Amino acid sequence: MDDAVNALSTQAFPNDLESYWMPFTANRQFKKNPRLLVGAEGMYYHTHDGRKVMDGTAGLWCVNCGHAAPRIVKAIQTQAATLDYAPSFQMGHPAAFAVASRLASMMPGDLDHVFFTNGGSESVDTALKIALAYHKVRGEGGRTRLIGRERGYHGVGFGGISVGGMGPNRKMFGAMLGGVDHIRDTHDLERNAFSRGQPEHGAERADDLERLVKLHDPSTIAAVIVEPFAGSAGVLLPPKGYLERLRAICDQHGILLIFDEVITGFGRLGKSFATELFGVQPDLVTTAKGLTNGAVPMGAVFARKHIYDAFMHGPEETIELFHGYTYSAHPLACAAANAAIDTYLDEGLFERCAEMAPYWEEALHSLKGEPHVIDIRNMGLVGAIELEPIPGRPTKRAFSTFLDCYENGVMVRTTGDIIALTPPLIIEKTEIDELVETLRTALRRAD
Ligand code: PXG
Repeated sequence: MDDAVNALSTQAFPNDLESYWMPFTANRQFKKNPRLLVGAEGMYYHTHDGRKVMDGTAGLWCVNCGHAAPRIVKAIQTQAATLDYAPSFQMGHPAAFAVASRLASMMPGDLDHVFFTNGGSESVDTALKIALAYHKVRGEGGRTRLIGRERGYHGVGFGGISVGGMGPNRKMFGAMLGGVDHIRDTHDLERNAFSRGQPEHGAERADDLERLVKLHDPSTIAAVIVEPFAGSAGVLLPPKGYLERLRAICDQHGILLIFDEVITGFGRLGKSFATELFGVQPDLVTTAKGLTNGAVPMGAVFARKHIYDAFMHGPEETIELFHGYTYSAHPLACAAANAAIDTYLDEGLFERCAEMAPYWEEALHSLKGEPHVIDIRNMGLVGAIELEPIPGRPTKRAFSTFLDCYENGVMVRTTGDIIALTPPLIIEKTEIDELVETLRTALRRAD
């Protein structure tokens, strides 16, 4: 079987690596020395050159149950042979309703309606559109402004890059959405370096929203979107009291609060969602990634009951929201999501994450004092090691550490000069040790 697949990929088709324009990748550098993955199971990848590499990043923050989780594999196979596709507009299929109700029951409070998308960027676009439309259907159509946060990442759609706050992701793409503004980020190395868990200092950064409220007038603001912690920007954790304060300011001014839980959802912090962990209830929640364990693309937006209800007016034959995708609630994605939820719950993976977190924290913080390390942050099974950049060569030091780790059997992620770690929730203590020691050696070797 493997031989047959190899023959197909190397002989039957031309394969000079040139045609594939790779996303968020240094294409020319990669194609000179490609890193190809040909298999995966549990905590490990198999590479094209016959090596086993530990997955320290759960794919791209999505494979929380570990690779090739048996129930998920089986569910996708069975679903493909039973119902491969069902139209998503004016038609349904049972698994879509089942997944939506199960998700609603996992999410705290009355965030009990679920709109399906195909990934995080579409979830963000969907949530922003729902927020705007919600105000419109209630007669507050003047609320058109959207507020994001500097160093926020909300995917790559025009909505997401507009509210997002990462310069390189925005600068090539023109003016983006109008009427968008940003509050300050929460990163404060001077006061919070080497914090364990939520940093002590910086709740007052939420008050920056008051500045924008004064500037624009609350009657023009529809929603604020933030990640509970900024993931792609390098694991910037929310200071104690910060999210609560954002919620209070939004409440005071009738502004919807959206949590982008594409990374924080599905157990990454030891609870189903960050919303539950922090005890702060937003009005809309965007998710993707861990929803299907990364096995089939899928996203979901959760809306509070009053938001859904606001649309359920007028003649019954009217479409209430002119929005959706050909592949919303795709049968294969629903099968994968159902099986992922089974796996999370039956194997107690969210609780396992919480139990493993103290060991993870100790192991990561043992890297304090290694060359170039200027901060270490952690929460749940997330960690970040921030490095002092090489003067004039930002990103180079972290990327060479990534390459060294990969050559030595561990996959990490980098963003700028920050190394991000987000292993599958099934990681064992011995694997945490191996990951941290590989990183330590790489740091000692780095320029
Ligand atoms: N919101 C958040 C908070 C995300 O982290 C998206 C939206 C977009 O999701 P899609 O499915 O459209 O990519 C994301 C995606 C990294 C990394 O290593 C993070 C993401 C994607 C790829 C890499 O930091 N987050």
